[in-house]
Amino acid sequence: MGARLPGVESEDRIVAHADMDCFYASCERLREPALRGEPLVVGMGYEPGETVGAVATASYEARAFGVESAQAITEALERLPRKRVAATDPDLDVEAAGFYRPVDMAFYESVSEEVREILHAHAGTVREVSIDEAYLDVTEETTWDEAEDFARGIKDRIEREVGVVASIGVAPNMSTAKIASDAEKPDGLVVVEPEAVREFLAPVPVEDLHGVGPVTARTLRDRGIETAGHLAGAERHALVSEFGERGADLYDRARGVDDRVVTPKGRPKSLSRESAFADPTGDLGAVEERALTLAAAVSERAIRKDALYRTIGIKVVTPPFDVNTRARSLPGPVDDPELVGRVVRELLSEFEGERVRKVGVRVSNLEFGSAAQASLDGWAGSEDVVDGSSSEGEEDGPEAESSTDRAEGSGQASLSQFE
Ligand code: TTP
Ligand code: MG
Repeated sequence: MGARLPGVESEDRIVAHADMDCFYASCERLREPALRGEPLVVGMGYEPGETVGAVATASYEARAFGVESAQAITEALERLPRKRVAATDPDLDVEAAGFYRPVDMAFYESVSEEVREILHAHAGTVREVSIDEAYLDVTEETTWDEAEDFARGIKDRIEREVGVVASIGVAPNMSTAKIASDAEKPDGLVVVEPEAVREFLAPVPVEDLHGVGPVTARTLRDRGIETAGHLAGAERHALVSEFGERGADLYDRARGVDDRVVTPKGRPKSLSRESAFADPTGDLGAVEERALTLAAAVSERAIRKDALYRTIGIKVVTPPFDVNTRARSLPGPVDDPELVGRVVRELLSEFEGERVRKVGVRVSNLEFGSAAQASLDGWAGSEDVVDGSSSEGEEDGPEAESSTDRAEGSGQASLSQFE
């Protein structure tokens, strides 16, 4: 074998992307088989008297009526009335109506866990990116000749043992594999071998490329760039001058170049940051100021990770080493930096007059990849869930992500309960 050119290693990898079809709806059908084949909407806010809420997902039969994820529930009900309402309303057609079910995260998590076990049984390296989606590096487990049978084996096993349907894409890199898993949904299985990548990507609309939102898509279309093929044929430096580094990424992805490695890092259970004072301070204003900086950093990290949070908390360490944690749970998952700051300030007010040696901010109860819905969720009130003041702090999962800002700190060890 000849010497490799730098960057060509990615050609040698085999990456699979698995994404369950209409996942929450498929879960509902597991415990209510009568819903199979029916238009089914999973969401909130559709009961009489409710007006606020969004569609989490819709079965493919419901999508045929124009119902889709993140749509306002009122709009979904217009396109697809509830069966039980249609049955008593002579102006509505029962045949053109559907079933609505509320979101039950705990159940979907348990189904997701079963799927994960199967994925891990088929690949040494699995990166879970959301409740129904994961990348697998299967370079060691299969070859291009066998990739289709290999992926079908995973698909069949998920369907047989869990009862939900996965669409799977296989390609030499993550971004192409993701597009491949989406290409023939539902029940899709698409293998794109290295030499077929450019041809496969050419007709893909620019908005289907990772990192292209509606605004970028419009800008590209204004320039006559409508597909990945057009993008791949554009001038790299022109894209860079228009979009900065992101332009370079877009150009690469459109050409099927993506050197990201599938890493098995799981999803963090929480995101937190903390900061110590060189000398314990009794000035609540100073503590608040520090905490708000941490709050901004944590909210920003959540946005970068596409994470929504249901719980916002603080940690306050008072001399000698008492760790006090307070947290507030929200009615639904949000991505709202301003709210984080407000809740942090409210929780801190209790420590008026206390000397503080360290302060921390944490968001937890995370949900990934559903940011579009956050804006539709009303935030109406909150309840306190954690009110500990022992030196044990809160428990957290092994995957919690946190960082300690020791720049001005005392560098004290063993105060890591927040991590
Ligand atoms: P997706 O994989 O994006 O959607 P899906 O599985 O319902 O449908 P398909 O993959 O066949 O296109 O998201 C997985 C789950 O995440 C989805 O079932 C419900 C939830 N979700 C939301 O709650 N809000 C959203 O806006 C989106 C997109 C998903
Ligand atoms: Mg899905």
